[in-house]
Amino acid sequence: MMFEAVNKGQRIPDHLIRELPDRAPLLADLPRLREVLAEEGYVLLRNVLPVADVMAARQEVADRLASVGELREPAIDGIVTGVSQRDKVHPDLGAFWKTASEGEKLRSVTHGARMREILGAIHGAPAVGHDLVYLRVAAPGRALDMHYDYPFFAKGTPDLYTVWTPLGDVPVTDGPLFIIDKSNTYRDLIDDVVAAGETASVARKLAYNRPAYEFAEERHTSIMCADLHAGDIIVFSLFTAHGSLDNCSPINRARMSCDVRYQRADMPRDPRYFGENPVGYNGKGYADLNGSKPLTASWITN
Ligand SMILES: O=C(O)CCC(=O)C(=O)O
Repeated sequence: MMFEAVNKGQRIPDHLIRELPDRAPLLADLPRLREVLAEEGYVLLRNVLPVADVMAARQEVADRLASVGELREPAIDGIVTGVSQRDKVHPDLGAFWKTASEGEKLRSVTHGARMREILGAIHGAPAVGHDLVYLRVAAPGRALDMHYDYPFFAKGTPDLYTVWTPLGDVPVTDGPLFIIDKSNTYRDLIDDVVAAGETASVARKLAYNRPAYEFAEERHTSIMCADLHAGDIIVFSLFTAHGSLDNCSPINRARMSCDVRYQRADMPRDPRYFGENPVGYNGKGYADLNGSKPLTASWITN
């Protein structure tokens, strides 16, 4: 399968890109699912969430953005207007983003029974999701540089998985998540991210702003991605390098997704990510997330 995947403005050469395999059948063989996740560092699970719930969450988020003029009606289509009233109507951008991120419909996807069931099965014990969710609405042109999640979430338990959920269909052209195959075996980089986890000031530098396709070529590996649909999730470890492709939607559609970290409920919790007003990595809560910026702002790095 060939993908029109773009990273840093360049089409990724076909030999550097591969389709994420669907591991959903392994939900019937949990020991094998855990083995694959441990070995490869990531799994795509297709069609495992109730599609109607995911689409209801998309509608809820889209309506919030339409209310500040950023999406045109029907908002569910996700087409950006190119203008924004967000900072005029909501001078406290963090408060606005918190309400968008904590909508009831979105919560019932990110923290609902099915999500907890799947993540509990993966962890082999009851699992709990961070209260702080990273809702991402990436306008055309936006992307996120390659990075590892470990430095950002290292203070509770490292036994934690990121769950990346497309809110609606996200074809490769709309800039979904990409994963660097084998990146969970790169000892040199992993030693760096572990050190960065201990020195918060270095952590932000751990986004690699060079093109991911150059990195993949050099390491003789592949960039993994897929056309994603409502109902799919991608689960990956803190030691799996990932980022997002450029959103090159030919119809000016924003890419909507949400990422949340799940851990065993009985393991130590990083208090920054739990509670009514989680302060997050830098202490500024939702105001610190890329999503809190109006859709018209640029958003290229971590
Ligand atoms: O959605 C994106 O653009 C990147 C997501 C990400 O970095 C994550 O889920 O940890």
